Amino acid sequence: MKINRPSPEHVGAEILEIDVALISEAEINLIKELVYEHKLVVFREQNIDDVQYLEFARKIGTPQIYPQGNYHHPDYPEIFVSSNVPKDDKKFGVSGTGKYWHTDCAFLNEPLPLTMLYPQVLPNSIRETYYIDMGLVYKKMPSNLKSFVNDKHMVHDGKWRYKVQEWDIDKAIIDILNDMGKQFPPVKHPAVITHPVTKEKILYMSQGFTTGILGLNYEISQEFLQELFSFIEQKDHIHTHVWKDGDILLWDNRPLIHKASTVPKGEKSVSYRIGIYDRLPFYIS
Ligand code: AKG
Repeated sequence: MKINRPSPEHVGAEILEIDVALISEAEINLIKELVYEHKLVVFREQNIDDVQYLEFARKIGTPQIYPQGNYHHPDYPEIFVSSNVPKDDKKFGVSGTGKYWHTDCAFLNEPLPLTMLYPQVLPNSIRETYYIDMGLVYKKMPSNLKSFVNDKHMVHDGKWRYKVQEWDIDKAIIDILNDMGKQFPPVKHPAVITHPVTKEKILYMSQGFTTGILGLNYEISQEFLQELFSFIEQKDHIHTHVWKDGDILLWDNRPLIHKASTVPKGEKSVSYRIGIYDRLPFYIS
């Protein structure tokens, strides 16, 4: 296994010369260390089937079964399918997922620690995923913003990102939102979390799911959120992964927020994601 590490203050280690279907326990342990240290790892030139993909995920931790069944692979519910291509003439997964800054399942009390992504069909033009290192963002924040967030809790709400499905025809939007609100009530997390392994302090929020700051009225809370989002989403904070055939990515959702690129009209895109619980607390404060 060959490892190319990123330069300081950058994320993403590259792993070459390994077949993840044949990976050893010692290599898995090293990969976990790499993902906590560098936040993102890319395995190049992989060619594995669905069962091997799932087995690889199981060696890292416990795969999640996503709480909405329409995302599930019909044979392997642990595989979350993002696809604009039907399978056996049937709708397959959900298209256009993740095109906003977010961290997976922040709207649950137990967010998803690790995410693995393995595209099956890449668009002909380009396919990218963008990341921001929220540990670095916290470190670079001006002191007034830092002391503002330090003792706050933020509210995370998934319902606004619900993707309307065939069975929603004729439903009123308010009823869809109420149903989603019952299934996924908003949750709170500290604005600044501590990573259970690296002990790094991380600003934990994203444009996609963070909807409020506890203890502040709506207007003030929105003003601060907008100021924070503008600081976070600066161009020079963004790491871009340009996908190549055979790439598998594994990242830590504690320090990274991410966003998918838009698939150009008429182009095909299919990705298989597996969410993984790493048997550690998501944060320790
Ligand atoms: C997700 O699965 O949460 C994503 O946002 C995936 C990102 C991508 O497909 O580029």
